This record gives sequence, C-alpha cells and structure tokens, in this order.
Amino acid sequence: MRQPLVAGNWKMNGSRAFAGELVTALREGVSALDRVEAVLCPSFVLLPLVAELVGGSTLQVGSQTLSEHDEGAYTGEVSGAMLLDFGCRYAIVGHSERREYYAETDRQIAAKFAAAQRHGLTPILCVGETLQQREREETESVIREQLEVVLAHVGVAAFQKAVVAYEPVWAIGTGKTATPEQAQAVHAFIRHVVAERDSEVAEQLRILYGGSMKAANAAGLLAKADIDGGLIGGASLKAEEFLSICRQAS
Ligand code: 3PY
Repeated sequence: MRQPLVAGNWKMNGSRAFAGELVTALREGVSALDRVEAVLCPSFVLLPLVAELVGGSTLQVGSQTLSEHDEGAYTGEVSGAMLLDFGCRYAIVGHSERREYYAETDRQIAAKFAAAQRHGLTPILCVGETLQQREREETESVIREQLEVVLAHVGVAAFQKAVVAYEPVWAIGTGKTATPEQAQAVHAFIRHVVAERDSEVAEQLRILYGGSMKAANAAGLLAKADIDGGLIGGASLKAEEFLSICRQAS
C-alpha cells in the first residue's frame, strides 16, 4: 500500500510574511490527516524559516532543486548537505522549468538525483513531454529516455527511496490539466519502465501527478490506480486549495 504524497512547489513566490501565514494555516489541518504525507517546497531563502515553522507538525520540507556537487567553488549553488542541515527531507529534481530555462540535461538531473540521495534526501524526479512531443506521439519514448538515463546512473534499487512526478509540460502554468485517463496511462507506463528492471521496486514507487492539479480536479486524478498524489504548483500557494487536495489524497 503506497502512502499518498502531496508536495507543494511554491516556485519563485512568497516572502517571510507569506510563508508565516501559509504554514500557520496548514499546520493543524494537515496534521489531522493520518494517511497523507504533505511536503512544502519553498525557494532556498525561505527554506530555513519554513523548516522552523513546520516544527512539531507532520508537514515536511523539500527544495526545488539542488547542486549535483557536494561542496566547493560552485557560485550560487546549494548542496544536498546544506539542505539536510536546514531541515529538508525531499528535493525536486528535473522540473520542466529547470530543464527548459536552465538547460538542465537528463545526465545532470541524474547526477542531482544521486546527490540528493548521497545526502539523505528523497529525490522527486520530474518527467514529462511537451505538447509537440505529445502531438507527435512521442510521449512514451520521451518519458522512457528521461527515466532510463537516471536508472542507468543510479540503478533501480535507488528508486526504493525516490518519488517520480509526471508533469506534462503542456499542463504546467497553462491551466490545462491532463485528463485522469491521460495521466493514468502515463503513470502506468512509468511504473512499467521501472518494473522492467524490478517489479517490487515499481510496485512500491510513488508516482505523483503534477501539472495544474487543484482542488477542483484532484479527485478524478487521485482516484486512478497509479496516481499516488500530486506535485502542486499555483494551488499550493493557497491554504484552502492545498488542504483540500491533501484531504482528497488522504
Ligand atoms: C504546476 O502544477 O504548474 C507545477 O509545475 C507543479 O510542479
């Protein structure tokens, strides 16, 4: 039985005051839910504050990316060890905005996945196709490639302590969402690719849907057999929306 997971990707939003209000509004509501695991992923600068604010609740904290390096002369970067030190437990890797705007490659993402695990963080590996790729019927080949580069780098056993998020690029920040059936088909495919290497690892792997999930469309998506939670963008910035998704996942 896979424990549902709902992670809020705050992206480059928020302030100290905003974080204080949002976490205060979420703490009790989330802690009252016994099944779902809820994770907040603020920007680096807000991380220490959010880690402090969630203390004593069941809320967990994650980062939106991390360096593939452990330490040294990498100006502007943040290592897995630093994130762990500041209370992080999860690290998103390979979000489509990192792939698109910062030219992160599958190999670099694989190195980030490994770095997260080296430092005791659970990577949330994002995969997903663009609209053009979907229209050219390349969804499965694109996702297979994104997964296989990481699988080849870290080995399938590493997926025992990892999460995968399916984020169709065409549904990110566009308000468009994959239908539950479209999402389920890709989630089942992701599990199948992992199962080709190890069926037990695949069976226990949590696969989240990301891409404009909100309170109003969560139920249909979360009802699907291979959808184990959500990676939430804009809706994670609103306490009632995020809480409602957590309740529906629980
Ligand atoms: C979105 O829903 O827009 C996301 O990018 C979640 O990570």
